[in-house]
Amino acid sequence: MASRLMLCSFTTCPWVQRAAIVLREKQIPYEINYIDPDQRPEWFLAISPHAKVPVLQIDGKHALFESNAIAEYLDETVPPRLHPADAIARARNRAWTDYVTTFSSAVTGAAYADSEEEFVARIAKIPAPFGKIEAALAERGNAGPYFNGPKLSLVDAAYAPFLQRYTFMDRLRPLGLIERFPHLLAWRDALLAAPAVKSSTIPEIEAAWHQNLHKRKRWLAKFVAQGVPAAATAQ
Ligand SMILES: N[C@@H](CCC(=O)N[C@@H](CS)C(=O)NCC(=O)O)C(=O)O
Repeated sequence: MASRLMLCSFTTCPWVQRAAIVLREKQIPYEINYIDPDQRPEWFLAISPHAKVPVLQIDGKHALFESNAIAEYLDETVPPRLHPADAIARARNRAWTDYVTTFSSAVTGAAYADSEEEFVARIAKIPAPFGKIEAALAERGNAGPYFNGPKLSLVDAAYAPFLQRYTFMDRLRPLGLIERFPHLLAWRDALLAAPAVKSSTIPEIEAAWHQNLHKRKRWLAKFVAQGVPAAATAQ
């Protein structure tokens, strides 16, 4: 692909990060355009039907939205394929990729709780999706470290941002949850160490995520140490 790619983003958006992981893993050159979530420009609203990021602009002529559609487009157009070659394996990968919306809601919902009671209630909902992924990893028929074995896949790109957000939350308020799911724990560790994941965000992503908690006045913000470096606006 020799197209000029521009990824429209908010600095801490996990859905943008998913697209960025695919771009990084495939070593596709791209530019990133951070827009202000509180003042989304007209040109952006014209190309983003839900006013959300990510949007991938291609040669200034086409605009793709929805992180899954963007990831699939990149996988179809730029080698190497991150999806498995086998159609059954690919369908199973897509099924688990679909599940990321449920998984991400559990994690994000807890992080953005407005009170301790809400936080406790939402944390209690996390083991169910964690257990489903644990079972999928246990039954995947390979030794990892990624979902399909040694090669990073679109499933990995989808879950990594939310496992990273879970880890940020766990560091603020140790939950002792992921340790009960050994396959998920090992997968999380492998994903957070993957070069494509590490380079998929601004370097100060954790501090920026902390700032979001403050900006949104979430209950977890009270556990953020003061003096967090100024980094970013909200996702
Ligand atoms: N299903 C979308 C979700 C994207 C999404 O929710 N992006 C957030 C930022 S992380 C957003 O743009 N939110 C703005 C809003 O909801 O108004 C995708 O996968 O791309």
